[in-house]
Amino acid sequence: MLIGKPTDIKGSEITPRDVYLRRREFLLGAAAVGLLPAYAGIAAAAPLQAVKSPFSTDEKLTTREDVTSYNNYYEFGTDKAAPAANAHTLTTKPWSVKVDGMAGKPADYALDDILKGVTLEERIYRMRCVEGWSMVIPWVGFPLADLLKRIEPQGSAKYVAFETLKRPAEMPGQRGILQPLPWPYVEGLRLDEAMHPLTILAVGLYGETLPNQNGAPLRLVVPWKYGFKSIKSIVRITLTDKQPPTSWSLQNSSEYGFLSNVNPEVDHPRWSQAMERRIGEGGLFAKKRPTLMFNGYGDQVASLYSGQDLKADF
Ligand SMILES: Nc1nc2c(c(=O)[nH]1)N[C@H]1C(S)=C(S)[C@@H](COP(=O)(O)O)O[C@H]1N2
Ligand SMILES: [Mo]
Repeated sequence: MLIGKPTDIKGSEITPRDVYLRRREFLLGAAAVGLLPAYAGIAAAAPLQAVKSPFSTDEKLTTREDVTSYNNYYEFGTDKAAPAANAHTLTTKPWSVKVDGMAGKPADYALDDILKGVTLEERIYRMRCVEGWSMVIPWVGFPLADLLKRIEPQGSAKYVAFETLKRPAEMPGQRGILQPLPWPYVEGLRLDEAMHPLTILAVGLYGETLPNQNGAPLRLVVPWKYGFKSIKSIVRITLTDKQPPTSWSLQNSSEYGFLSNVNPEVDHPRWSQAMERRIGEGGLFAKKRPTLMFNGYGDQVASLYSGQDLKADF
């Protein structure tokens, strides 16, 4: 069955989507009459067709409005509203991804060519931010393993490193005097984590191409790890035999480890990770819900870590 067509959008989402489309028309109009800088990439959300995935949760979706207006994307500012306000300046076409390191087929891959070889799936995943909030997001994407197999990891490759675009001209968060993170934003996975069927590269959400604030045009999604592992707007993928640096552990290695698996038993040094607030559920006084080991994906991923002390390897 095909999903993600406009007819599938539920009544409860029509209003925010209408507002979104009107805003888009306004922006497109503004671009046409020259009110916006020429380089402003106005991301016109395009519908995507995708097949349903057995890996999806049936939990209630976080609204499209919340998914696209409450974001962490520090390249556009540290405020939750900043990415939605600022990310329209990002040009996402053309886009290519440099693949290098221990790969049989290193190259600059055009995103269009990457997408020609894959079947898009809708993956409804729980996402848990290290800050203590969570969402349920209907991603559109494909297994990272599909791309890795095409680029042929060499036997010596043990990790996959990822890099976000660094383009201060279009990313106001990279221009300030005080910057929250070193740029470019970098992340990494062990090769077995990267090859796991739950790990996807997303190109859309809610049946349409990704809004810029959510990491257009291509971002990682790793649902059993804290949100920061799911790196946005990827321009480089490197196969390596050494554990790659990651932005948050570069910023503060005592607070953020390499694995960063969701784990209610290992507190962040400055706060508990035992509970979470589901975005959209009531107001300030809404009951929090318990955070699940591996964000509830333990049946699928716990075996990746058998024999590891997850209090030491956090
Ligand atoms: N390049 C980049 N990727 C990033 C971030 C960022 O600041 N820059 N923030 C991370 C964090 S902390 C979270 S919780 C998720 C949020 O993704 P979403 O806004 O699409 O929900 O993106 C992650 N990926
Ligand atoms: Mo996060």
